[in-house]
Amino acid sequence: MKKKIIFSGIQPTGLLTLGNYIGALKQWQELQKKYFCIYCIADLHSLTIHQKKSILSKNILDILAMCLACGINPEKSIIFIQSHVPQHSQLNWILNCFTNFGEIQRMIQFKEKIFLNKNINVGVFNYPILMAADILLYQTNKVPVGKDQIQHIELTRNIASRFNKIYGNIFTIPEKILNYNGACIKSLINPNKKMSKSDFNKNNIISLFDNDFIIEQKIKNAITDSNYPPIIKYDLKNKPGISNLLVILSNITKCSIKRLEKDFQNKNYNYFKKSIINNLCLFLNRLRKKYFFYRENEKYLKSIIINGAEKAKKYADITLQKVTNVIGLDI
Ligand code: AQP
Repeated sequence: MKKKIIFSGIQPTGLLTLGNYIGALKQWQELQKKYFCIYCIADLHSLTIHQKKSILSKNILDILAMCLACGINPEKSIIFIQSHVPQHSQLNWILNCFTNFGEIQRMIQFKEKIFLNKNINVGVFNYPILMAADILLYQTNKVPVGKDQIQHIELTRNIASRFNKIYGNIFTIPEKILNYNGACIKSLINPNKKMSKSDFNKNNIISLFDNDFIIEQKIKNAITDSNYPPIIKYDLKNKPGISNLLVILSNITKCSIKRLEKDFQNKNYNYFKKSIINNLCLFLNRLRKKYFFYRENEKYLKSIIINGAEKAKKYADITLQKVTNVIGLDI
């Protein structure tokens, strides 16, 4: 039987965080066992925030090397850079014309961004439609997403259904895959907020490049809900800080949260945090060893970029040709 298709992307907007690892890369690696996976480094999406030329190109290679270190296998899956496959921008324009203005105005991420900064660019508005183009180009069956992206998948489904209703079954309607144990890793200092790589306050995040000393400082300073009895228990409402740390430890050690709650019964926060520090340092040191192995071989990285784009274009072109044909653009 033909394998179902997975599509996902990651923006080259800075050093990856533990949130990016748990919410995306860890899953990406696991999904390869069962699905045909197509992963993209979403450089076009990253342009919604001004990027410096030298930093952007460095970030792209850094992220590619980190994907390989996390076990993304370019022989099995396709990994490519979004802007190298022009079909993304082409389909994006067509889908713009099948999306209502009001639909995008209702996107939570857009509303949050315009609330914080009135002078945002049109790319921020268009962002979810480009994401729809990314997904629909590959006839994607499933998209692994974090909680904050669920609304964008709903939008993608709506755009695809609208198009299919007019022109027949051109697009596969994608479904989301939500990793419940890690759907959203929170900031260490403010566990009501997502851990984000572009966060200016680096105490909120664990970067995959933080050294042992920094990890120790950050975990020691992580919020632990001191208003409640000091037990180690998953309770998002009353203990969001401890719950976040439990999710992190569970993902790093592959132990279930139930099992961790049992292991840390009658233990204090200090003991719990020490265990997180030890496990995180061990995990990140191993990961970085693999990362540097790939990062130092730029020739190999560039060959993956070229091959990835070639493979992706083949799939993307089939869909784009179908689309242009039914619309009446290819005369
Ligand atoms: N805190 C998180 N918890 C779980 N998953 C997360 N992801 C990001 N942060 C968390 C997942 O990582 C993938 C790639 O994300 P992205 O770089 O394309 O965009 P993002 O979600 O906007 O990530 P950041 O770190 O918050 O980046 P910036 O700061 O640039 O906006 C996605 O699958 C995402 O769900």
